[in-house]
Amino acid sequence: MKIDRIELREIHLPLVAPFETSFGVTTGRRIILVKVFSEGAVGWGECTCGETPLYNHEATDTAWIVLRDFVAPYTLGKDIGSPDQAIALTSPIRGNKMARAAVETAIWDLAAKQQGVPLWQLLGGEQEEIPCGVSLGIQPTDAALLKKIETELAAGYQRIKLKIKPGRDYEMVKAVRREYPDILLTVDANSAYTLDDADTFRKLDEFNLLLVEQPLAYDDIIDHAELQRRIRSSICLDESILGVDDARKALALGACRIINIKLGRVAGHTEAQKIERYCRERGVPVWCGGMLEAGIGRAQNIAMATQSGFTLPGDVSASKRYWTEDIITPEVEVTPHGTIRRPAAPGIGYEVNEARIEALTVRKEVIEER
Ligand code: OSB
Ligand code: MG
Repeated sequence: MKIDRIELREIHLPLVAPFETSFGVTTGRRIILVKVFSEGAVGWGECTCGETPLYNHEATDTAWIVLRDFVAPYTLGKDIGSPDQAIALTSPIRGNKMARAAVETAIWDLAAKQQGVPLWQLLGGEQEEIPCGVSLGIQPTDAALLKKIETELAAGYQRIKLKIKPGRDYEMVKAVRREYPDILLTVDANSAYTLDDADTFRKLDEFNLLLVEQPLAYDDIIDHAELQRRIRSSICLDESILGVDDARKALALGACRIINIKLGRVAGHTEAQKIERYCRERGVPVWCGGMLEAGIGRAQNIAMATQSGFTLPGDVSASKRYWTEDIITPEVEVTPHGTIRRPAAPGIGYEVNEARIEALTVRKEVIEER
């Protein structure tokens, strides 16, 4: 196949509730959508970067430029034998993996649609339904947090993840454990601590956490290995893992025992598959992370998470937790036992609501082969 046209759109979509992490509060999303065209077929991808360069270096405005001026020109008109060859086209670009992944994942959707098969099938996914958890932002009070947890458990979610930051950690987790001694519980620090805080994490060992996500610097594995030696809970790396080589090095050093795979952060499906396989062959659990994606990114995540190494509940949850109305139909729904069933339709398996996208679009640019 050859990609002959790439459309970029920025849409604005308010969140149903603000989402607070150790690096800031998000009240609405500015999301870049990518539509790729080849011989009458189309594919959709979503750029998973945030609005600000605080989770990683990418942000909506910088990703737009990288997509328009580099990812698109490197991709247009090139022969792509199979979708796993797509990512190599943009390999001269350093970093900016979320921008690269937006096009790579769109090409996977397009290839699956051309073959008339669901994307999960093209990826070799085997799980009929994927286990789901929720990621809860930092709440103003413990009482507000407990109320949210009650709601999410009633909806069936299998695992609760709490965002933590200095000053909102030990006592908060203690309050949650007091109410819910047996639930699968995790915490995510988004790099808010240093090795000097090792005692905080040693104290958190008391709460039988399934994992502690990215406690230390976003680009570190050395200090994480030291922290992992000092605590009983398993460290799970998110920000630090940009590809299978990082996974190999982190596991070799003992910097983590579990890995969060995010499609954008690792540059798309092909690299995600390499990490999944590397971990599965070594008995290391992986799970699917989230970046407050709208429906296209969410559908891409669901397809990825059907692969058999994704054994732990991920951060992929129902559309209605984020949006009053999603950009796909049907919206993503969760079963009463906290799973999402894989879709049956070709490609990402959900219909893209182009009329809604058009209404939400604040800028659009078309790049064609010159
Ligand atoms: O670290 O997993 C994270 C959201 C934005 C940036 C980073 C993270 C998150 C989440 C939300 O935890 C996951 C989701 O519900 O999409
Ligand atoms: Mg995280």
